[in-house]
Amino acid sequence: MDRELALELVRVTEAAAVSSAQWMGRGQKDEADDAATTAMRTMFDSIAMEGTVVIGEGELDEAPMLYIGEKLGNGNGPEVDIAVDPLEGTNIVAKGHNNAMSVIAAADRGALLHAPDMYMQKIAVGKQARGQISLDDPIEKTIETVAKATNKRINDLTIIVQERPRHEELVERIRAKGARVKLFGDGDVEASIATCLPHTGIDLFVGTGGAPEGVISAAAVKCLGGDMQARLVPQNDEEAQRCIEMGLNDPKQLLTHHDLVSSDDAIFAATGVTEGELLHGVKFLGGDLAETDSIVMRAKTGTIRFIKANHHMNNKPHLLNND
Ligand code: VTB
Repeated sequence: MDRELALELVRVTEAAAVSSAQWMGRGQKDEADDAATTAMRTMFDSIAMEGTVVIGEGELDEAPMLYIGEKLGNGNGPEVDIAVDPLEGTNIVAKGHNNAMSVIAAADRGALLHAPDMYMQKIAVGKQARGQISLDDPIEKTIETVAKATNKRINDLTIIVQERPRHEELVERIRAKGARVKLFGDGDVEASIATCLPHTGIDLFVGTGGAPEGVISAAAVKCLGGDMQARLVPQNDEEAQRCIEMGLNDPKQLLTHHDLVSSDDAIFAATGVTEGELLHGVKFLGGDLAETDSIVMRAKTGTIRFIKANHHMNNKPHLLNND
């Protein structure tokens, strides 16, 4: 992959964010998602690459755009796997809550796990605890490991968990061990990334969320030098069969960070849609100006860029979708 690709990809997430932010607070999550997907698809055409969607909006028969297997880019560039979540947090945008983002991960062809859309158990930590965690460890042991690695008292650790009934027992065990829990409503890509950024104060992410989001998070965590592991959680025989079809003979096998993203080079780009801890949301500044806040990073070099941009929406008709 060449380094220009990173900056090209952030232009794609910017477009998707500006488009979907126009749906904030309108209670229409599908429209917000469609706006993000359409803008993203339009922008991809201009990029010099031979991209293949490996994680997208669904299979060809159920998603008209950004379906798994779709070819992206103008064909004059590196062969890459692309994972997209045009709007990570459709419900967040519909309700006007925090932390919705538009996200893309890219890696060398064949390097991203082709995760089906099902649940995935995940764990993520920042670089201090890299190489020391295991999803097979009981949560109590993981907490001790992270406390030691970060040189913090267990009482001072912050563990981020998605607020869902499926996590009630997990949360009780974390509290019983003495650590602090930060519950969030939606958007576990942001939660995974937070473990790698010391200013967030988040030390550990655990819980079960979407598998596509898991692979995208793993690319981001790789760029930030952290560690992640996962395990698919098929809910029925059909889902277990899908895992086998994608080459996992044991659908419940532990997936290491390398299994999730196998190349040393990966790119992650995200633009905030609504206000968040990692990124500001899109701001409409008056006239036709929209301001975006993005992060783009590359695992190979470890460079992290925060990019603030002002866009004239009248010059980009595909960004204006809410007339
Ligand atoms: C997960 C998580 C996502 O939606 O997919 C979640 O990975 C869905 O969980 O980040 P439920 O089925 O319990 O609602 C997000 O939070 C947002 O897309």
